[in-house]
Amino acid sequence: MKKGMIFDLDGVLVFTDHFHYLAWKKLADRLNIEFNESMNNQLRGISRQDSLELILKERSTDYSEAEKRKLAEEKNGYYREFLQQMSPLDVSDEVRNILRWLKGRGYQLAVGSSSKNAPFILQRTQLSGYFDAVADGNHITRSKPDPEVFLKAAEYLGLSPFDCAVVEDARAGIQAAKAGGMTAIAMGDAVGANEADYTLDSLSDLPALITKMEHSF
Ligand code: B16
Ligand code: MG
Repeated sequence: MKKGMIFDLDGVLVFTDHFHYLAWKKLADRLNIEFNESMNNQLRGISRQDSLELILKERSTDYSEAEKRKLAEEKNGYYREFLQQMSPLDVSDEVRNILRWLKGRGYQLAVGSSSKNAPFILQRTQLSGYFDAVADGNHITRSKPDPEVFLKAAEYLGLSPFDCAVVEDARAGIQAAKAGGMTAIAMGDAVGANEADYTLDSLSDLPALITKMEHSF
């Protein structure tokens, strides 16, 4: 039986991906660079600085490293304005019930997010108390698909990666979970990622899947 459940944040527990889109779009419009929602979907799980490179593409060489850091900070300023509006109402009762259900069943819970804003989002939504550990963009040097963030989450839980399962909405995150030796559960945009061990139509299907997984170990 798995002992630890590691949750991605943006796109799994909260839906901040639209805020990322609006913030990147504001920056891209100012720079006169094309950016749309389908391009935003490619940035799921990718760090802020790596996302900027993907948005700038060949225009990346127009900017120095210091200028690019400033552009990423500018985007983060726009994004933080949206995050300020978040409240506990941005997390469904269903998500809270599932986290409580897992706890009651003896699982240790962690967040594994590429976002440096994860602590702020967890605090705004009052989700922090549900988790035994949080590994986020502030603790890592390589973002998904590198397994670093999930390996840190397992380490913070005091568990072997092999005893952990990861719930992810990004293909990069599914690849990260597998590279780390964990069971990978895909939902949302990650559905169809052939590296995933299991697929969920929505998070509400997680208890049924866990029950099934428990019987197969
Ligand atoms: P920040 P996750 C990721 O969060 C987002 O999916 C991705 O779009 C974002 O660029 C990344 O965090 C970094 O976020 O700019 O707040 O540090 O899906 O890994 O929870
Ligand atoms: Mg995500």
